[in-house]
Amino acid sequence: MTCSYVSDASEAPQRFSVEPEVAQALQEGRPVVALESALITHGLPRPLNLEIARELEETVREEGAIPATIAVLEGRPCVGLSPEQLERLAAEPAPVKISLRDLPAAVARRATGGTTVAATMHLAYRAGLRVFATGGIGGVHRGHPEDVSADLIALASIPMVVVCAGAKAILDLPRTLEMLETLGVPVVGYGTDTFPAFTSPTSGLPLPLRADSPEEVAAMARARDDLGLRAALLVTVPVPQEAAIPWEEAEAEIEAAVAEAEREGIRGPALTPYLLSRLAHQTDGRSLHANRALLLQNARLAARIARAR
Ligand code: PSU
Ligand code: MN
Repeated sequence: MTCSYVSDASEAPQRFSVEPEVAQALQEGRPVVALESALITHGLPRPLNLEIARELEETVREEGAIPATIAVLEGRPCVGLSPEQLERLAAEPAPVKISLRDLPAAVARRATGGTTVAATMHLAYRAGLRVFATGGIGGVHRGHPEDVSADLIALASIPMVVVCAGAKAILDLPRTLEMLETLGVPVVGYGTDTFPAFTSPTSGLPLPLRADSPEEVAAMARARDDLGLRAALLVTVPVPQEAAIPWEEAEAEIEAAVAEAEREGIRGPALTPYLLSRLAHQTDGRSLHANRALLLQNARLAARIARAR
């Protein structure tokens, strides 16, 4: 896999709209945390999507950082949304799922949509943000090793700190981890020695790196910058125990959802949203409860890391 994709922050973002509060925080060097929006438009059902989007922003504030939810509204990349914009995005009848390859067309055609981890990282980095919180990153799909999320390419080439609960459990986790290694992305277990599996605390796959404080993560990010390396630092945090779904149980549900998607012929960008909603249905909402808990926890940690940087 080649990684020609490079994000250059030195080019002044011309057509960006940066929320005034975010712009001011950046100017004053205060901590800012980027949040993605594909999970609002495609990952979570309404009205829970808006509720969680708001909670994520509040959580970042509680920890003394400024939240910047990133999306494309009528063709304009927005870094930070007003409460009204957030509300409109969450209620948008036919939002576009915008990954890296979709950004040019989305802007040119004045589309409105949620940005994936990859597209969010690109816009966030260009606006000067360095810390980002999400749920589970994309990766290599089960049974479809040719379907590799652009999230991995973004992680390989955009030097941010990305806080997540591992890769989404619907993916081929061993292959995803291998790919991250190939791409030179350090994967750090936060308070754990194994790779978390989104709604389950562990996949059982060992991780070579561990950190137990925001300061340790910040020190690694500074070292990465000093070394001139371009890959993101991927901080993976296990879902809180009280909301977790045991891995064996999750595995069985995922196998069923993946088989169902196969039967229905669902592929490409539609696959991840399909699997997530199918799982929510199968688990009677427990996967949603876990998704919310892990998102909030990740936002909290990201804010602490942003403060420690
Ligand atoms: N994490 C969640 N819910 C989501 C996603 C992540 O808890 O909906 C989204 C992210 O935006 C991620 C995307 O970038 O799914 C990956 O999609 P794909 O596999 O098509 O690249
Ligand atoms: Mn894909």
